[in-house]
Amino acid sequence: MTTQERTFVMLKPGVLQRRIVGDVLSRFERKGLKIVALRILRMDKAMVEAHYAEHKGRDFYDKLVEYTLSGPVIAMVIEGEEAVGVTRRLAGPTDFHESQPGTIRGDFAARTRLNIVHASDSAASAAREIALFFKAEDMCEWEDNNAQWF
Ligand code: 3AN
Repeated sequence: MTTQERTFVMLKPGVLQRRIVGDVLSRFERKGLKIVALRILRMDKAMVEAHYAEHKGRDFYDKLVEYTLSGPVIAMVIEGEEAVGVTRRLAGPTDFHESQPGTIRGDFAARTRLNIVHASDSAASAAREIALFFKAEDMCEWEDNNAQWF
């Protein structure tokens, strides 16, 4: 059985700064996933701490918070069959040296701390993270009825 899911994806500050937003977004689009909400924003410290609460106390935490505050991020909600797992596999493993070519991190990340993209690790995390960045009315439902090439 397949499940339509929504997941949360965030492109970290280096993505805008490196002018690779289009390259990274296209990985999700090429896979046939749907973007149903998208915004550019500067997160404040409270928001970053809420988003990364599970990592508080880890040795990389302070640097992770500092990096996430270093410029605007692109936040989005992505929808599709098994979207949580599919999006994680498109992103690739957390460690930059383990991410295979063809994954987003495999192709664009040269540091684990600066690993380009955040993607929710479960449906429960997705719900929590979506609620941190978006309101229900920010979601834009749409159909594939003008996509004759599908
Ligand atoms: P993922 O983003 O793959 O779900 P998490 O949730 O374990 O991985 O880590 C959150 C973020 O913390 C990562 N995206 C990365 O920026 C940073 N991070 C995780 N592990 C390390 C590490 N060992 N060294 C430096 N930064 C790390």
